[in-house]
Amino acid sequence: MTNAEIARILREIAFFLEMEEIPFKPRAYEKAAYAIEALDAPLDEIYRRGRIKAVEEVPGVGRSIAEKLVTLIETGKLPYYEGLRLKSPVDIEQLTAIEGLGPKKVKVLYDQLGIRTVDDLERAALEGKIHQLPHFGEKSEQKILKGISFFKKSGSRYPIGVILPVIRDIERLLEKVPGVKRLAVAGSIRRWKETIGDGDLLAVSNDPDRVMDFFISMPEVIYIHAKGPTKSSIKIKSGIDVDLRVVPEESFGAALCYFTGSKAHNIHLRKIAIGKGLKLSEYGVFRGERPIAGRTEEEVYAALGLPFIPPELREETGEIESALAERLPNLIDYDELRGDLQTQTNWTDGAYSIEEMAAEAKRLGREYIAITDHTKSLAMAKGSDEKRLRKQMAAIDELNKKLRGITLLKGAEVNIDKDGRLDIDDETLARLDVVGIAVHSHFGLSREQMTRRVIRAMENPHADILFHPTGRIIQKREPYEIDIDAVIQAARRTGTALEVDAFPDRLDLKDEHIRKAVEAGVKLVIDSDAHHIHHLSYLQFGIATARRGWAKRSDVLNTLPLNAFLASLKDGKERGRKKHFGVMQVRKGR
Ligand code: DGT
Ligand code: CA
Ligand code: CA
Ligand code: ZN
Repeated sequence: MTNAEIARILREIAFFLEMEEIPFKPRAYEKAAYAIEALDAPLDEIYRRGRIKAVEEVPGVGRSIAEKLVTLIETGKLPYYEGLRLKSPVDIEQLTAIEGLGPKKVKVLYDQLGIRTVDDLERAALEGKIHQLPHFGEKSEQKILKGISFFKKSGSRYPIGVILPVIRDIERLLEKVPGVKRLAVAGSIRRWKETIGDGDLLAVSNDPDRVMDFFISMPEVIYIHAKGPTKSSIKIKSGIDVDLRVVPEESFGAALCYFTGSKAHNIHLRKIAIGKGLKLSEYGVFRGERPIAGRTEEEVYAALGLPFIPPELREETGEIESALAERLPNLIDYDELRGDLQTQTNWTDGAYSIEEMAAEAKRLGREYIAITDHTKSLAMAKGSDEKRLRKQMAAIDELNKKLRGITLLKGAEVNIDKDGRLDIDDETLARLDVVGIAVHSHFGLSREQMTRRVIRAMENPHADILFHPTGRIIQKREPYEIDIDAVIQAARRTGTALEVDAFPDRLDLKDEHIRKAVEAGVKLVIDSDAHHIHHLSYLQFGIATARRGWAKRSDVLNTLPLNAFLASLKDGKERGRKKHFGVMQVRKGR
């Protein structure tokens, strides 16, 4: 049994326990699930080497969970889990893919209507049975139907956050196969698209049969579509297909370029080649029969008279024209973020304490992080009121005296109410280092109302950053209706930074919007939105998205050292305020 499978079972147990409204225990199972997922070695190997004691030493795994894990490893089954499933035989994985369905609602749906699957759910919603249930209404019935159509539409693509770790694991395994000289991930994963159709891997090997044999017999393979000496294709447990191609060394760069795509980018490259009297294919660049480039991508681009184009830009949205004009932006790099400005702790809906989050952020090399727990009108997340926020600020001041190598900033993720007011008073906001503002309710407003609401909140002189500006959840929830161009203009006018939320199911702002913001000269921040220590490394998805949006280091405030960062954040707001008052004075004078 793989670590991922064990983690899934622990998560389902947590879910079942939450359905029964059992306190504390669900968190313990979730914590253990995360910890096991993050292990470097398979848990069953750890157990074989160190017996139950070694299992208990995994952080977050206590005695009682360790015993259950041992049963699971020894027998492949867990009666405790089977018992819970028998009691509520619902398809958790399916049902929770529908936005807004958590343990409590799933329980009501099962108890009252016997709903186990998304098909059951759809039937009941279409028959109008759901709005009559306790905790549901007309609106949530509509929302469920919307969620279902989303679920069906997105069935065949996978969020990059799910696929990337799986592909990286396969990559590491293949690299070790004897005979393999080079290995690379290509396709949409290399371009960091937000959803992925299938995985594409490329290898150079002295012994192609051996690497292909290994590839199709990996434990995660559930189906073999094709096997050959140059191309094999499999389906793995998560449901995604993965292709592996073995190419000659002298064609590696050309093949990497070809299989990275995008298709539209490739077609444009081929046109350029033809214009120069050359031929471009996955084997190389040719003049007549003679190969003139192919070993590296740089060489291929150079043969076409182009500089290297970063994969994140290869979407045929003007990157080739910019490259020809020597105007490609110098993109922000993956190691250039110094801080993280959105993290939640166990003061609200996060799983870890401030200290634990700080320790992990420091380990990852961050120089500062803002603690931005939710505020009071988000009752679901036990949001803080002014009094509790001030208590947390005092706790952070104390911690900062002890901490070395990282600074904690006092922040909050302040709720924007329906009319654009913030739910924390100005005196308290003024004491925070970082005020993030966010929409968490009334998603159904008209475009005009929503735009006005958000802009009004940005006009608050204390509001530093607009968090996840469009509210989308990839494959779960559409963005709310909002005039993003107006928001970008308001960000510029008020000096409010816009967030690139790096949580892989948000990626909000998304690439196109980032590009517009950058063109308008608006400042960005890239945040993990971590609710768990393992989420802190999600920043990479945000950086990738920012690169897809053509962002440079200078566009992103949290590339700055702490003092410069804080100064820019507040200076921006100050300039915005002066401009604002300037306008008002002119008006008064007339
Ligand atoms: P995906 O898998 O849908 O997320 O997107 P990609 O870009 O990974 O697409 P995929 O896996 O179908 O093909 C990988 C790359 O191979 C693609 O980005 C470009 C290249 N490619 C595939 N088919 C064609 C084609 O018909 N013409 C050209 N020029 N390139 C192609
Ligand atoms: Ca692909
Ligand atoms: Ca493919
Ligand atoms: Zn939260």
